[in-house]
Amino acid sequence: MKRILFLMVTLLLTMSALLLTTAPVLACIPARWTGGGTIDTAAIIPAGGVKVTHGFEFHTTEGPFPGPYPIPGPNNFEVNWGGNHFHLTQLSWTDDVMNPLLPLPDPPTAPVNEVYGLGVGQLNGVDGATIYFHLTDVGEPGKNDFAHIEIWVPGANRNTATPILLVEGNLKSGNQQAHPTNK
Ligand SMILES: [Ca+2]
Repeated sequence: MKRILFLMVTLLLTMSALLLTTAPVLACIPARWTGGGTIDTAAIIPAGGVKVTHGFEFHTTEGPFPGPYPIPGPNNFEVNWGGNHFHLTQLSWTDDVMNPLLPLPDPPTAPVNEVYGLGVGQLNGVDGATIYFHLTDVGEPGKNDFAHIEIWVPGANRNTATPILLVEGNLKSGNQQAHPTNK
């Protein structure tokens, strides 16, 4: 009986050691992202073919979701659609990766090709709006880069409220570029 107990304890210890060594490592790679453009598909919200343009420069830093935690700047993100304007005032959370399923981001050479972010800002000059974005840089031309952007009105809970803007697609014009953080 003692031997069986010993074997069971050994097995459990081995399994927990394996779990520890194989647990996914969530690591945001520090980088800088610049660019923007026009998204080639109509917005899902609001429907009806509204043109969406965006432009940004921001940095990425590891931190707990959904933040906020300090992220070195400058961090800017602007979105325009249907007479509306979103202006980022604080980047709250970022995560980026080199996704092996996507093409490399070169040029320029960069450590990542895909980024996610959350932030708050002004919608038409009013504080308290929220933005979530998911972008890729798969090199050039920029028309192969992808952008998904959601924006909520000031005060809305992004977990429960319908966004005022939801758009995703490749770029029709412009370019999104990842850079090493020091370039
Ligand atoms: Ca690109």
